[in-house]
Amino acid sequence: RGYFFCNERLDNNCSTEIHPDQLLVTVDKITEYLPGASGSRNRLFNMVLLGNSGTGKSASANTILAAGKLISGSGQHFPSYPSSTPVTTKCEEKIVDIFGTKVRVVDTPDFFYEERVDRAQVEECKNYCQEGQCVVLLVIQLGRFTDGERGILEKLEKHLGWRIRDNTIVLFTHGEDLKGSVEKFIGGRNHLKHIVEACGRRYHVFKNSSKDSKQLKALLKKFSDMFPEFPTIGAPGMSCLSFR
Ligand SMILES: Nc1nc2c(ncn2[C@@H]2O[C@H](COP(=O)(O)OP(=O)(O)O)[C@@H](O)[C@H]2O)c(=O)[nH]1
Ligand SMILES: [Mg+2]
Repeated sequence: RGYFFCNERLDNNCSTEIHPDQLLVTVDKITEYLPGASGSRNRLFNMVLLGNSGTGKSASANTILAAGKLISGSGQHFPSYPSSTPVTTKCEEKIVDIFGTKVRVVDTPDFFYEERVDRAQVEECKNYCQEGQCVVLLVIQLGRFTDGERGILEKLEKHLGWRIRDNTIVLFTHGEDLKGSVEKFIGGRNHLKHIVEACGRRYHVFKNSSKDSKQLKALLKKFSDMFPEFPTIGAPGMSCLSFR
């Protein structure tokens, strides 16, 4: 087994950028083979928020951060406010300790804003969003599912290069706008139903205006139920029941 480090990055004249995440993945790979290591369960686990601009990706990332202790990342929050143009223009990560488990929360821009593909940010996102290393939260605003979002899952898969649907939970925001059940809401909209069904009927509703951490605990419970290969997020001895 061999791994390649580009130490030239230390040289200011070198144009080759090695992404810090790439370095961590490499270190992970090395430690995975060390005696006593428990393989992929040791790895830092990524939650990657994807979706159109204004749906509430950054606000949802902040709801997740609010339940944990920030370990690294500049600033306490991801910028999130009402705007007619995208607020988030670059992928950004924060590492947070949630109930004793370290996770990397990755906020992303709208890759397809105004029909233009932001290839640089798609490539950046690939550093975080790889099969077997992440759960994708596909963020959709309840009551504002647009025509532009109809093919979003297929578009994301085409550009990220893998079936993200197998690792995706659809995360509906603006839960407070829901009149009636979310199932009824989804069932009445064919294109939305298609997305939710493609993602194995995995979905969750957030009210980002609420400080109640129950909504996050319920999401984390879904993670461990739906993706058993990922580390359970919770303090040792904390039973799943405490997430309910
Ligand atoms: N009331 C309410 N506002 C939300 C919710 N989620 C996001 N927002 C607001 O919607 C706006 C856009 O959210 P933002 O996170 O910036 O969207 P992004 O472009 O997908 O990152 C912000 O003003 C948020 O405060 C929610 O669940 N409820
Ligand atoms: Mg944002």
